[in-house]
Amino acid sequence: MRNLIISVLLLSIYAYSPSFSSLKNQPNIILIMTDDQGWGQTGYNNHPVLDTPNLDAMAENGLRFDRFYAGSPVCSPTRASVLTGRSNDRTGVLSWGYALRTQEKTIASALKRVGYSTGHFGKWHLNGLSGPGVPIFKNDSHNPSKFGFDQWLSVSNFFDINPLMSENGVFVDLKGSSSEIIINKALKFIEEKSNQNKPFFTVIWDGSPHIPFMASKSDTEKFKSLDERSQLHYAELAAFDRSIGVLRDKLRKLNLAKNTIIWYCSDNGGLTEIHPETVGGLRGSKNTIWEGGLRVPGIIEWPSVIKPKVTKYPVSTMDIFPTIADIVGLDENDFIFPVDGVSIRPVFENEIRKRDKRIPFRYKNQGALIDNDFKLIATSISEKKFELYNLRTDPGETQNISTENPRLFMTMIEEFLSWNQSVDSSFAGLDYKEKKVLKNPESHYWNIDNRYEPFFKEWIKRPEYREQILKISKGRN
Ligand SMILES: [Ca+2]
Repeated sequence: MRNLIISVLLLSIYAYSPSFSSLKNQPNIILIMTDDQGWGQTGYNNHPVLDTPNLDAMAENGLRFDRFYAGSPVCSPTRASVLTGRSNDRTGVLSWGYALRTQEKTIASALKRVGYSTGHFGKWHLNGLSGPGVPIFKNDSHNPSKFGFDQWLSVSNFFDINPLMSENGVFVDLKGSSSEIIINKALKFIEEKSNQNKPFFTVIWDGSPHIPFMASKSDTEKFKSLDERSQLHYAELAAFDRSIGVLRDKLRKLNLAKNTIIWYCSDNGGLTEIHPETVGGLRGSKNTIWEGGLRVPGIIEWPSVIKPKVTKYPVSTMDIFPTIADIVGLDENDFIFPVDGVSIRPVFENEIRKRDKRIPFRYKNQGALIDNDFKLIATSISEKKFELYNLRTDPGETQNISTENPRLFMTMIEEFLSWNQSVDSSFAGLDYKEKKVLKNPESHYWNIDNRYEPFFKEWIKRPEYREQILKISKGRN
């Protein structure tokens, strides 16, 4: 009798809990991001020298975005937008090397709350440190654990061949290609969770093809006709592409491929010093709010739901958290508002021509607002200098059409300025329950960080750290 009462009670709790019914759908989720891969740098976008057979296969089997936007034209801010669904300045991440505020709520914490195992593998860059990637301390106030990740193998910033990383706070000296190392580690995590019948949320933030450009001889040889830097840069992308193949194969072998979402993109636009060019003919590059700085490759593969197609629907990294929340059935309390992204789940099933919610950007004193074909650019927010472009007829952003479209121009300026004001309020901490910003580390290089000093004697032998350590000893002399 007692058992019956308990079951009836449980049944009624579940029956009236809105989150329970929606929580039945728990696909596995993998987010993959490259570092500085430009929009033009994929095989499927007809790159003249780079082949990406594995990304191409993923694109053929999934939803390929022709217009996928990084939340910002540089690294840490885009990462903040992925984890929060918000534009970077709201979260305190004004530029690279800034710390994500611990008052922000993340996708990892939300998924952990509903039973996902969460793991981060690779570049973190949200703990306030600049300089080549160093292993992150267990007691770092802004390490991945503090933002909802159960397990991690991470570094503070970019990393390359034979990296020194941190596994949940324990430093580990690893050998081999960085892409291969983190994919293998992520796959170990995935296999373990699948054996335990637990859904997993796996974030793989690769260090390729960011500087320093280091790659294996066999990968470099494919690009012999290029200058030395470009050879190595493209070789890094070849190694990354191979790791995508390893990941997809293994998911199939584990019988997980069908109900696993793999969402891949780059963290910002391509680099200028690489040849052939990296942005597929767009204007600008990394660090600019032109298309070349913001528009990046993007694909979602989810075989049990998504039928293969290419879409021109504009999407940004700010949409990732709201979309996953929609699929899994998270609730409003999992977010800090305002959220700038929107769920793009309807695009999985239908061809939707028009996006209702505009995509906003703010980076330093510049900004942009994308409304389907149109893009407003703020070349200086403080001086209220704006331009207007039609991306459909003029993808290279060559003709400012503001004079021909005065009404649209004014409407978009007004909307941008009011959004900009709301970003100022967020930056001041008004979105948090404390109504102010709590303490976060200032952005700084690790070579002036006392915690890392005891390692300098050993680390000066490492090619990736040597220059950074020499800089500080020169400063002291
Ligand atoms: Ca980057």
